[in-house]
Amino acid sequence: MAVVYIGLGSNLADPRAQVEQGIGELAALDGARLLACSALYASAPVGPSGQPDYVNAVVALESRRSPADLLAALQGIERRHGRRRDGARWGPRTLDLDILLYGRLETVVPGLVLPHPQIRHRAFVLVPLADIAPLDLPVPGQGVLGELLRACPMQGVARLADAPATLGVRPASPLSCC
Ligand code: A4P
Ligand code: MG
Repeated sequence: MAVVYIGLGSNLADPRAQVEQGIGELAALDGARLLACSALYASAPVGPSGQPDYVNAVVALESRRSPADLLAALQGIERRHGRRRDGARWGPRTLDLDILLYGRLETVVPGLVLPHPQIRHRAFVLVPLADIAPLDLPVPGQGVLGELLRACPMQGVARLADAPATLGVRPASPLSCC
C-alpha cells in the first residue's frame, strides 16, 4: 500500500469538466482509495505558446496497484477522454494524468520515471500538491516540497475553484502521511 500523488491537467474541450470528471474516475479506480483532492487551478501553458490556458489539480490516492498497473489505468482514463498523443511535446491535451510520486519510490524503467522529473519546475504541480501534502514532503532526488515551492516561479497559477464537492474528501487538508 502506498500513498500516490497524481497530477491532472487539461486545456481542451472544457478543461474544468475534464479535470473534475478525471478526479471522479480516479476516486472510482479499483485497488485505490481517494485520500485528498486539491483545489482546481488555472495556469498559463508551459511549453509551446499559442495553446489555451490549463486547469490543473492534484489528488492523493492510497494504492494497492503496482506503479506500472496504475500507469496503465491512468492511460485508460486518458484514452476515454479522447487523449491523443500525436501532437507537439507539452502541446494541448484533453486530459493528462501523471504519477507525480509513488510513496518514496525512485525508479526509471521504460515508460515510467518516478518521481515525475518535472515536479520541481512546475508551479501548476507544486501549488496544488501543497494543498494536500505537508510542506516537508520529500520529493526524492529533487528536494522537499516547501523548498521547491519557494524556488519555483508562479507561472500564472491562480486558484479557480474548490475541489469537487461530491468526493467526500476534505479539499485543502495536508496529509500527515507520505
Ligand atoms: N511517463 C514516464 N513517467 C511517467 C509518470 N511518472 N507519469 C511516460 C505518467 N507518465 C509517465 O507522457 C509521455 C510518456 O511519459 C508516457 O508514455 C508515459 O509512459 P504523455 O502523457 O504521453 O506526454 P506528455 O504529458 O506530453 O509528456 P510529459 O513529459 O509527461 O509532459 P508533462 O510533464 O505531463 O507536461 N502547462 C500547464 N500550465 N499545465 C499542464 O498541465 N502539462 C504539460 C505536459 C505541459 N505544459 C503544461 C501542462
Ligand atoms: Mg504526462
